[in-house]
Amino acid sequence: MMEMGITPGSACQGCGAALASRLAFKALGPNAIRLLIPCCPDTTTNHPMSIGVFEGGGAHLSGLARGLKAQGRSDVIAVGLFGDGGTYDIGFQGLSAAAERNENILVLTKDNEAYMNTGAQRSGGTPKYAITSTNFVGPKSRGKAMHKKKIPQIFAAHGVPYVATASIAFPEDLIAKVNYAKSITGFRMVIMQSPCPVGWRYDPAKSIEVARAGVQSGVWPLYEILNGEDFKLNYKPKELKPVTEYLKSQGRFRHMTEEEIGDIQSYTTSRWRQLEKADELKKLIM
Ligand SMILES: Cc1ncc(C[n+]2csc(CCOP(=O)(O)OP(=O)(O)O)c2C)c(N)n1
Repeated sequence: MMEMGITPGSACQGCGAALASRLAFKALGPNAIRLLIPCCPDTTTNHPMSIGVFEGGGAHLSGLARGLKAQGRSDVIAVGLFGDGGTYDIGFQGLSAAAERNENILVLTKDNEAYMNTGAQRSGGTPKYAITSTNFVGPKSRGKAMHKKKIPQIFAAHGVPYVATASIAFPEDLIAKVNYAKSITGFRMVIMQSPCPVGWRYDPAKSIEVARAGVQSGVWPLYEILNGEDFKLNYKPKELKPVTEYLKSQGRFRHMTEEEIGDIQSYTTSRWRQLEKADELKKLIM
């Protein structure tokens, strides 16, 4: 059945990004004009759509927003649906410039942690140790060598009104964040972790379980940063689950030794302590 704003797309089975964008666009409603840059063609919508290039994403979306302003259409939102490649790497410069100018745009990032559309090459959003089609396991490589870029903090450092993380396993939280973003003006970004069964190597039936384990272990914390400094942690369990369940659920981490899992555990725990502290102070700690 056709939903408002959503038309059948062409996604792989269990595509987390398709669910993320479906939830986000459903919350957004029909009053939006959408920019699409190269990424997986997971969900299409019946919004007016402009198609652009990766590196022009920030400028293109700014132009759409300014065009709407010139027409007095404050009721319509200029929204971009970008992958992690389009946000963390290839599109970063233009998006950073748009954030610095505080353009009146909403950026929805579906973060599947690699360039999935072209065969799962690593991106700045790929986590440490993950196997990608450009990070192998062999005598000289243990998967990706470095951690994910802290992209929410990087965009928050531009002093923009709203940056939030979200997960397909917490749909109410994701929808509330898009609703909030919709209600304010200026540069807004919601980064949605979107598991990819093909690139992450797991059974497509398990996308929600994988996403949930990510949040419950603190690997993908849910938080909001307002005006570049006010911080709020949205999911605060009494105790985090160990990262093992999350890592073991995916083939891209299956080669990891106990020591390497310990490395991710200590990185995750110390980051989590920092986020808890920030939540207590209600102030972002970089
Ligand atoms: C400048 C430029 N470099 C490379 C490409 C080829 N390309 C098209 S889609 C894509 C991958 C997109 O990855 P991501 O943004 O993470 O989105 P996903 O496919 O994972 O949804 C690449 C590298 C391109 N179109 N333009």
